[in-house]
Amino acid sequence: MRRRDRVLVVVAWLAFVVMAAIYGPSVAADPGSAGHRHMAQTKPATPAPKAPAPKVGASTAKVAKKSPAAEYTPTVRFRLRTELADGKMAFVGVGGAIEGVVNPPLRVAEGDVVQVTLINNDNVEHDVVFPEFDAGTDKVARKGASSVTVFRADKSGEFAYFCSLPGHRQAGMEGKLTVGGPLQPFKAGAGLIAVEGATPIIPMKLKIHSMSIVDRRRFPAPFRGDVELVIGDPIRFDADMDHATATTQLEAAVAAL
Ligand SMILES: [Cu+2]
Repeated sequence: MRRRDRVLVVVAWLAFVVMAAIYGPSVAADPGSAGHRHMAQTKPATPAPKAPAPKVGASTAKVAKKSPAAEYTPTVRFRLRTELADGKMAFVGVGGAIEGVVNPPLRVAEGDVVQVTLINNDNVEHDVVFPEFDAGTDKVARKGASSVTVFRADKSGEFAYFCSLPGHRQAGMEGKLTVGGPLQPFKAGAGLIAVEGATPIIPMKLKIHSMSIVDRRRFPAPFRGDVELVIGDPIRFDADMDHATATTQLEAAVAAL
């Protein structure tokens, strides 16, 4: 599988500083390149030092038999602990962006090798399974015990993860895994600014091929990500154009890049 073909589209479009302010990323168009389809890639000047490939089973957690990608080095890792409170059961995120989040939404890029560690925290038998990826941890019953599953997120979309023990999913042990990122609908203000600003808009798309250590927050992510910037032709809007129509046109232009 060519990872390059599988990209996560994160940022949609922006042009000129005033437009950039809507979405936040500090990317500015080079006016000289307007009108040309333009590719840019950031690569480290020197190859990023390779983190030592960690043996998945090197820690105390054992790799579950249901780990379809156990032979690959994970590109993204999550840790979940089990919680039992007031008759409700849940997974709680451990570390990173999901720290303390109940049944945390897990987001990965398509093609990621995902490692999920389940840590038992309540002395009740649990596992966590990802049925669409034929993956899951072993069942762990003792507080402090853990199990790891590794799988490749080889299809995009939204998928459930849950505890497969009878009744546990219904009792609350269920969360969502999102693979890839579809273009989000544009905010209506985009069209308003495009029309009222009376300035040509350059549609841009930033494609993230692989995330950096900043995105992943822990090894073995590379120090820099690999991104591609696509710049389209400028679009001009008539002063009397409906703002919603302008928004739709902007969205279509970015989607087409
Ligand atoms: Cu359970």
